Amino acid sequence: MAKGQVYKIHSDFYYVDDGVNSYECKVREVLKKQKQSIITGDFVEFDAGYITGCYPRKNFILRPGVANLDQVIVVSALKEPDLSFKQLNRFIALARFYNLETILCFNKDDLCSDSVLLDRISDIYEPLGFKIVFTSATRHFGLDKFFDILKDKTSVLCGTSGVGKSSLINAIAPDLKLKTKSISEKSGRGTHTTRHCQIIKINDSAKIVDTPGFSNVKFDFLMPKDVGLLFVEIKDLAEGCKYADCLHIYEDGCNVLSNIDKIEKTRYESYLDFVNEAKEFKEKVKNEGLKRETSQKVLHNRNIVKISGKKRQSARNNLKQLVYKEIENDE
Ligand SMILES: Nc1nc2c(ncn2[C@@H]2O[C@H](COP(=O)(O)OP(=O)(O)O)[C@@H](O)[C@H]2O)c(=O)[nH]1
Ligand SMILES: [Mg+2]
Ligand SMILES: [Zn+2]
Repeated sequence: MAKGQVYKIHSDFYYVDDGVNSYECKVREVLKKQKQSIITGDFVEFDAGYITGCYPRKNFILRPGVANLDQVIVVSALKEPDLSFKQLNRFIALARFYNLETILCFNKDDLCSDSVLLDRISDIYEPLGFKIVFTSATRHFGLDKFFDILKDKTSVLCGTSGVGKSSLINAIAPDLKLKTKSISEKSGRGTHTTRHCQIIKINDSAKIVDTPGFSNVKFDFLMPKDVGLLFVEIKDLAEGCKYADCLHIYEDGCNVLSNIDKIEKTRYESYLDFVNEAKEFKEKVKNEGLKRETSQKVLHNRNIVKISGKKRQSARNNLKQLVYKEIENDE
C-alpha cells in the first residue's frame, strides 16, 4: 500500500504522485459505493493501479473541486483589464467562505503609473490584514516576493481571465511553458484552457493549482444575513448590532451603520451587491417550499455555512447544491 496525492483527474483516471513517481489509477468500486468522492489534492492510499482509501481533507473548495489547499492568491490586473474592486471583493469573500488565507497580487504593474490607484489599494486592503504584492509578469518585477509567497505551500490562483495568472506562473517557472492568452490566439488553434484542474509542482516545496474555475461565482448559495461574515470589517462591527439577523442596510440599532465611516465605500457597495445576490437565494428557497435553515457547522475545524434541506433537488450543477452534497457526504 502506497500513499500519494491526486494531482490530476481525467474522466475515470486519477493521477497520483507519491513524491517520486506518478501513477495512473482508478477508484475501487467499494469507495464509489460509499459515495467517497476523490478530488484533486486528496491524499490517498493506492495499490496496483487502484485507489483504495482517502485521507481526511484539511479543507476543500468546490467548482473546481480541490482539496488540501494552503492559500488563495487573488490575481488582479492594474490595467488591461481595469481593476474592478467589486470583482476583487468577490474573490476575497469567496476565499473567506472557504476559510482560506488570502494574498492579493496586483499584476501588470508596468502598465500602471497611477499612484493614486496604488495608494488606494494599500489604503483599503492593508488595514484589513491582507498581504499585498505588486508584480509585472512581463517585466519580471515583484517576482521574488511572489515566489516567496508560494514557498512550502499549495496555492490556488484565482482571478478573471487575462489578468496574467499563466504569465506569472511561466515567469517563475519557465520550464512549465503554460500557454498564455496571446500565444494561443496567435496559433489559431483555439485557447488551450485547462478544463480539469491540476496541481503543478513549481519546485520541491511549492505547488500551484491551475484551474479554469473559481471565477464569477454569485453569492446565491447562502442567506443574506451570512454575507456579513465574509467581510472582516463588517463581521467585527456586526457584533454590536441590536438584531442578530441585521443586514446593516437600514435597521435601527445597527452598529455597522453607526460606524459606516470606518468602512471603505467600495467594500460596503460590494457587500450590498452580494446581499442582493443572496436575497435571490432566499427567494428561491421560499418559492421551492424547501424547509431550509442555515446554521453554522464546523467542517474540518472550519466554519462553513451549512444549509440543511429536507428535500433533495434534482439539478446538480450549481455550487449551492454541490456544497450540500459535499456536506451530506461528509456526515
Ligand atoms: N503588460 C503586461 N502584460 C501582461 C502581464 N502579465 C500578463 N500580460 C499579458 O496579458 C495577457 C493575458 O495573460 P495570461 O497569463 O494569459 O492571463 P490569464 O488568463 O490570467 O492566465 C497576455 O497577453 C499576457 O502577455 C504584465 O505583467 N504586464
Ligand atoms: Mg491562463
Ligand atoms: Zn447591523
